[in-house]
Amino acid sequence: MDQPTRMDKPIYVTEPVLPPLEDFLPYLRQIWDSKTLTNGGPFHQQLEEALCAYLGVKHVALFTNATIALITAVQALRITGEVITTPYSFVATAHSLLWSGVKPVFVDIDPLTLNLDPDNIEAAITPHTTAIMPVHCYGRPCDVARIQAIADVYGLKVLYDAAHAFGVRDAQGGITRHGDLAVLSFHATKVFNTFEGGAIICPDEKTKRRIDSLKNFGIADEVTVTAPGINGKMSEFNAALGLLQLQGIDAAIAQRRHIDASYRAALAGVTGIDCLAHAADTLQNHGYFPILVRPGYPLSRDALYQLLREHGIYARRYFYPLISDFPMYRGLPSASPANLPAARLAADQVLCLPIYPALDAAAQQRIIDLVRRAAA
Ligand code: T4K
Repeated sequence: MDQPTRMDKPIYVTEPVLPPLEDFLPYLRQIWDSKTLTNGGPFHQQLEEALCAYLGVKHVALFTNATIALITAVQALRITGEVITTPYSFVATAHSLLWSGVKPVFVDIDPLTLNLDPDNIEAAITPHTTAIMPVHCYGRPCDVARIQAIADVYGLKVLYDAAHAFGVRDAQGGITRHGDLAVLSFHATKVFNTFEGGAIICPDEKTKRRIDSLKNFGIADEVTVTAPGINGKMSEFNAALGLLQLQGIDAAIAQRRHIDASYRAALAGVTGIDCLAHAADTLQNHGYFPILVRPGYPLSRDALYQLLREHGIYARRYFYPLISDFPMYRGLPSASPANLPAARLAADQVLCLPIYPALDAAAQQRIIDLVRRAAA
């Protein structure tokens, strides 16, 4: 096998998309001239409107990041007690509950979609359950209809962690219209980035007003504070960048789609490597390219991860370890390994290969060759 040469540039799991710097300068000039830096300035307003149009939703509340948005969404929905969620996600999902004094109750995932399995939800409901918090993992939509049906029967709220799901559409429209609230991330590593950032998709004007107040310390007016809110506001810098980023988003997703298709074609015949299947009737955003390294492959997942690293390719094991294995969660009864076999298997087999618009064909071929040659 080829040894890495010093010429090879490291390839990370992702690389942020950035517009040409010159294109951003006029936006910065406007901010410098106006001296409006934050607290709901003109770029903040414009980005909310532009995102409503792009995502096909009525109300968007911008945030400094998705974690603060999740914490605020929990507060806005008055979620207390216990919340049913997935252990197979980034740790911010469960942390947002713990920060809110709410107990996460982990249920297992569907082994094919890697999303919360609706079949496991009802058995986990107790008199203390107030909500379900699923994740559209890798942007693949959850079984939104079945989750909503269970929530309706038991009177539960549904809060979607849609951090990965920017721009994902099902047959009827944007996926973030589902649930009582949905939260997006605009972090540097996401399909749409504002350096740091996030948003809550709100179903109506009244909810948006409440969320806007909660992200601004709970302030109602100059002399009135109605709730113990937080500072979750997006700055004008991030909002202006978002406006510019939105201009290139369709092209960026199209490039990702092409890379996704090339991986699928090249890895189709490799014994022991499964690519996560796309959902039917769904327009994906291709933010991640997870493969599952099965026992039929000659290397373990970790050996493949290591081999790639030795060649300067920094694939990532999203999501290993499971959230339920971290010290602040592992004592929970729902965190027991016997409760989460499908999540554990996925965490032990998954590897997210690099995918981002600037990943060129030669670099992708290097990755494919390493995966294929190890199997030859
Ligand atoms: N819910 C879910 C389901 C999430 O996945 C996340 C975040 C959240 C909630 C919370 O959203 P935010 O509060 O962040 O808005 C990364 C991200 O930091 C995190 O946002 C993301 N999920 C998670 C899945 O991945 P790390 O620790 O893996 O990131 P890091 O710094 O190792 O970056 C990965 C690679 O990306 C680097 O090797 C190189 C590249 N990179 C990264 C950054 C930050 C760049 O090229 N430039 C950069 O600026 O967590």
